[in-house]
Amino acid sequence: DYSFFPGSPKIENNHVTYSIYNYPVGIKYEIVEKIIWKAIKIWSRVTPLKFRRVYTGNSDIDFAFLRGVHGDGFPFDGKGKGKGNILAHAFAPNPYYQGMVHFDNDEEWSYSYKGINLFLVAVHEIGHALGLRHSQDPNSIMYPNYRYQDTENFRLSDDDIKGIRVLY
Ligand code: TQI
Ligand code: CA
Ligand code: ZN
Ligand code: ZN
Repeated sequence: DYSFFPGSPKIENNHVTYSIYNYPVGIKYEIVEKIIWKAIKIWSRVTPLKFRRVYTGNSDIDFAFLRGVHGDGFPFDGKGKGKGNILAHAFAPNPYYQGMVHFDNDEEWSYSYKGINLFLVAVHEIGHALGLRHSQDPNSIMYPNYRYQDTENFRLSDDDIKGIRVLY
């Protein structure tokens, strides 16, 4: 089942801004913009949250593609498959600093079944950035195991929807 971070932190405003700091190698930036927007829409459809892409100033969530040691105390570990390899991480909502979603830029990001599917990981990490922790429900996108699935017909599980609606 779904779970929250201690104290159930959430983004306190219903208008959420986001920015994209940079883009991964190998995917055109327009496509990255579209993938992130699609991943955001997955959550905005089931909550009252309204998201807006911003290009200047502070944002509630900042997406970035970074490698190795990158200044937040949670270094990435390069490209890899299998258990323990970190693909991305996100920080729980926090009133003191802006939300961050970081993707390991050494991974082979894709918008297909090849490499690591950016859309699926983004949906998972946005779930963290909005306040969801891992779910024990294998159908949940918050289940702690990467598994490729068709992104065109992607749907959140009932568990994800129930969880996010408790917060928002
Ligand atoms: N990165 C972990 C994750 O996002 C980082 C992490 C571990 C974490 N525990 C956390 C982040 C608790 C927030 C709160 O889960 S990961 C998957 C999945 C990862 C894993 O690289 O292991 C996805 C990133 F679910 F497939 F295992 C994205 Cl989709
Ligand atoms: Ca990695
Ligand atoms: Zn980071
Ligand atoms: Zn996770």
